[in-house]
Amino acid sequence: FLTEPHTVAIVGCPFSGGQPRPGVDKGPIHLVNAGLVDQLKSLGWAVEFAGHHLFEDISVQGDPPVGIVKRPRLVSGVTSAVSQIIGGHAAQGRLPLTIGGDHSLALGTILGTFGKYPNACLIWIDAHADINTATTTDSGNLHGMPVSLLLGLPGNESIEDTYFSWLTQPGVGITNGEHNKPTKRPVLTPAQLVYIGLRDVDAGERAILRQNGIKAFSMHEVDKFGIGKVMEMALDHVNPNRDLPIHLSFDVDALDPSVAPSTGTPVRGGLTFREGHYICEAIHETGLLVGLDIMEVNPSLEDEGSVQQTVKVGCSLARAALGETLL
Ligand code: Z70
Ligand code: MN
Ligand code: MN
Ligand code: MN
Repeated sequence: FLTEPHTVAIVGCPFSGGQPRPGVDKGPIHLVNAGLVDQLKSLGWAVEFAGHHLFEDISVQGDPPVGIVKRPRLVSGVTSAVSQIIGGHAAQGRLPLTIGGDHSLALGTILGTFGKYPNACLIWIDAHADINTATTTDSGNLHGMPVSLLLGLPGNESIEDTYFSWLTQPGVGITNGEHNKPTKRPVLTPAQLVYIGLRDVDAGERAILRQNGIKAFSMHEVDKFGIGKVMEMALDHVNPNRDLPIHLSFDVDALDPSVAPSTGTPVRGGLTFREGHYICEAIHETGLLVGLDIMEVNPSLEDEGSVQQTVKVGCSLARAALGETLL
């Protein structure tokens, strides 16, 4: 379907507005300072990095919550800007690597890649499902909601029309017969999505996963089948003929806190170092990767040793997905 990109565009997104803890906006700076650009160059990639993205500052005063959903204007503004940047790189045949930053950024990264590759699949690696709606969320944090918005699920009406009307598959003009106005087409369908690593899923999210038939491999399945089999089953579900583009969105809290301690909401019982890297290597092996996110590195939460460890793991996950070979 495409010639594999040979240029990776690193998009640094120092953004924390999708959740309440400061520090996750410093993640991308640490990843770049740890040498990510040169590391990817030494794998043979041409690397484009034009500095970290500067976001328009929107004050809390000018950004009242909608119900309990916090900072909708800020998250909308930042993620729509990110979608333009990622879409631009994809259109130019570059592989966008977005480094975060909180996981609400995926609203922009995924629209960016799916704008160019509408038939792509999304592999979401996370302790959390991030599929709450404005109706089911208990926290009001938008980093726990991006997947429901990308799927266009019911329950987001209160924020969709006001703040996220741009979040629609471009170039597809479906008309609503009744009102004869263009309707939104979701960026993503449930069949294009698979999760690996889940272990902290809210009751409302579990109902959403079940009702929409969304495929998920929790840590239980990773234990039961092993990561090799889980990757095979995950790809069989979203990419049966191994011919569709792949966007990999990797939340480092999918890893066990002993592996990646410096993240906002560590949850015990996560992926080992090797399991996390195996996922990235298996996706590289397909030759189908068109978009990559490394999210939720928060360098301010732990002692300096834990920070360095987590930052190094973030870099090595990116290298694994971009073809670092073991032999
Ligand atoms: C919870 C919520 C979440 C990351 C926490 C948690 C979501 N389900 N995601 N940390 N990375 O607030 O909706
Ligand atoms: Mn997440
Ligand atoms: Mn998470
Ligand atoms: Mn530091």
